[in-house]
Amino acid sequence: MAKYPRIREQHVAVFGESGSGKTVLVSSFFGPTQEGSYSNDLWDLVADDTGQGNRLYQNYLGMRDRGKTPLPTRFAATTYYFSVKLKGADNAAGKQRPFDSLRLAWHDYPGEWFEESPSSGEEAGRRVDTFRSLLGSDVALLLVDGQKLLDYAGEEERYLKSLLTNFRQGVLRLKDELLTDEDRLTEFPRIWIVALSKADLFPAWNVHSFRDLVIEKAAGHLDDLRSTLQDLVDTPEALSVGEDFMLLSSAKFKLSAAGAEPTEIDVTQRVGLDLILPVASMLPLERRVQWNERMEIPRRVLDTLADGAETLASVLTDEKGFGVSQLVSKLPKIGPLVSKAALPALIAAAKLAGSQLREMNAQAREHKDFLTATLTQFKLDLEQGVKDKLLIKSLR
Ligand SMILES: Nc1nc2c(ncn2[C@@H]2O[C@H](COP(=O)(O)OP(=O)(O)OP(=O)(O)O)[C@@H](O)[C@H]2O)c(=O)[nH]1
Ligand SMILES: [Mg+2]
Repeated sequence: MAKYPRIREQHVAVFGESGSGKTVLVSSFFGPTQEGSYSNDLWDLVADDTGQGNRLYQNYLGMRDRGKTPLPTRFAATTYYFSVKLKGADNAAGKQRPFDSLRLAWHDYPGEWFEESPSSGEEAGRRVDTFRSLLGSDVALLLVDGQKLLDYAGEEERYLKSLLTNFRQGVLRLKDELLTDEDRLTEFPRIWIVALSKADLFPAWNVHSFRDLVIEKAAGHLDDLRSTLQDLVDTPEALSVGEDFMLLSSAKFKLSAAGAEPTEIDVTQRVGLDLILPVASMLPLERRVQWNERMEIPRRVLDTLADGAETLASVLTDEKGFGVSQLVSKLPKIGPLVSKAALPALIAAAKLAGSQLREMNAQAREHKDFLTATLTQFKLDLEQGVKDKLLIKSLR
């Protein structure tokens, strides 16, 4: 019946060294949505693989009820698949919508793979394959371990340098293999967000404090990483590395007097996790429009960057929408530099903001148009994240 695919897929790649909090992060992202008391009026989150979902929930319950953290998963590269299942598939708005599910593929990339050389040719091959599998991500999160920052207090540059350098060298080691078939990669994560994990260890910080520290102590190494990544990709100007920052905390860990094991893990105090879906789904769309206003981006790149962005945009600017077309016609006119490849709908959708966005969200909720409500909610969440100083979005 539906003319369109009914699932939209979005990938996000999470890079972090061993112990930086990757497993806890994904457990804490998923776990709360499975609790009996959880309610979300717009969508349900399900794990596509039941066993995988149960393991994540088990990790979460261990933290919530027994103050126990999951076992280390060193060296394991895992992809978790989640689906955001929109409510209201059977109502009028639901039947017309282009998709019912937003799938999130969460690629967990083990940091050891950057720290240590592969032990064999087979191992090296596996690393390349794994890296390839996450190239479809628009967004990559590069985790800075908050605990390590504390351990290196006063000389954070030592930790940051080693983190960024290991990572860059890891990429360099993969480079030749990655580029066997093409000169440069067209499909590649274009937004590299530097994220502080364990942000609960810095109660006085906001995202600006974190950004300032990274820039002050490691701007040069961030530049080196950026140029290494630029060398890999087609249209290297369309790449944000270290321009976006966010704070993440999977729970509030309260240390015992001895300071070794946490005595209590308050999983209700989480930071930034609710921004992950909005960041994965809406940030690429916004960025694509930003870039397109500034430069000419070849079609082949646009097609891989926020692919399906047109579908999202059409939802947000649908002529059939309830009063939405009037809203869109009120949006700022677009500058002369815009390439033809950028659809007006895409631009309008990306630029929705403030009261217009809130109005659209309220209307969509009222009309039980859960898709429009969800996407506008994600954009509102991004706005709120910036206001709350949990997120810095690149303005370039
Ligand atoms: N304070 C604080 N500590 C955290 C947080 N998340 C994780 N930790 C601590 O960091 C430890 C390691 O977290 P993991 O999620 O297992 O780390 P990982 O990145 O998966 O590590 P590997 O599996 O070895 O690659 C946990 O056991 C916690 O003690 C957080 O949000 N806040
Ligand atoms: Mg792990």
